[in-house]
Amino acid sequence: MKKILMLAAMACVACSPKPAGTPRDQLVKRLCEMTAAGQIAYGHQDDPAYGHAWCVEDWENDPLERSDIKDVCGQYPMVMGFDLGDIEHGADRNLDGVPFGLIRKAALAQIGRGGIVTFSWHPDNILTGGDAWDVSSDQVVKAILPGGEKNAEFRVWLQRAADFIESLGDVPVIFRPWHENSGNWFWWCQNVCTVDEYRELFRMTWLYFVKERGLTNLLWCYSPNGPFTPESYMERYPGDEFVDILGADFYEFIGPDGMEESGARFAAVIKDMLAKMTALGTEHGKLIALSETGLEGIPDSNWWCGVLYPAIKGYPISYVLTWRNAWDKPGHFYGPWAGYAGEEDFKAFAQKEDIVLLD
Ligand code: BMA
Repeated sequence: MKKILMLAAMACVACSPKPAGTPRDQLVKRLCEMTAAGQIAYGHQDDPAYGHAWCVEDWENDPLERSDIKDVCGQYPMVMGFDLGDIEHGADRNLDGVPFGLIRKAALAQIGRGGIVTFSWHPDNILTGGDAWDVSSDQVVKAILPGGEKNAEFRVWLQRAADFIESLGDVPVIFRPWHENSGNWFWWCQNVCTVDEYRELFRMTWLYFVKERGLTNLLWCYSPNGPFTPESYMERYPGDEFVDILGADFYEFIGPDGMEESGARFAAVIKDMLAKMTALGTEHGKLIALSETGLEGIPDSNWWCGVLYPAIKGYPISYVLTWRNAWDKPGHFYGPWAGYAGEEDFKAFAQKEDIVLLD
């Protein structure tokens, strides 16, 4: 299903792309062109691995062609997100039980059909032995930086993550490490590391992947969580050299004032965030993206066209990604699935002329 874009070309916020050379340059160029055409790609986390009521069991023999999104609207999401959590231990499966072999196969299939792939990473806490959400120590980032007691051990974790990305071959992927740093729930968040420590963590990761390992296929996404001021967004920014995409994460939660008010409040925050990111993207010559969003369980059956679409419409974001549809937790879904009450609303969203999915 092809859509004819009737939109007037919008100014591209990203750098004027250099002649496409590396896989990274090619994807930057493509995203710039999509943005200039007013297109917003729709993305979904873990899309081909499992859905609301199914899970791939034998990934080696499974074509990995099922998708809750495709079940609803006949198209794949243009962007598929996967998480590398537990790759640092050399595990076979990630923190949500998805085999890394499946992730590799599904990522390559998605890129092969013309789609885009993004990786987040929720590594464990190397100092305490807890998970990514363990904020019991404010010494973790310090410990893993050069000179720290855990630096050598952490370099092995970086090596395992880079090995996996390298195993994909010469295909471009968006890498989004150390996300939601302006929150207080991960061991790399602002409450447990200093500005300098965070910046060094990001730069150390970039230097390892890009300079030491020579990986030329990564687009680096910096993604604090909203809401923010331009100053708070940039406070921990590692620098233009280390970032390709200015991202941001923000979710809707339904408060005591009910669904309608919460939706309006969420949309107002998203618009405010995207307006600020548009200006920052222009200033720094970067693409921008709504790198994670959603409303858990989507109780509002008009959420896609009534809340999300009006909030993002007209902003030059490359993509918007909604989080996963857990197969083993019936209420934990952020995308549509066949039988869910907002199916028609999602179909209408997917058919908007500026929203792009994949055949
Ligand atoms: C969170 C939830 C968790 C999951 C984590 C990493 O938002 O979906 O269940 O383990 O992301 O994917």
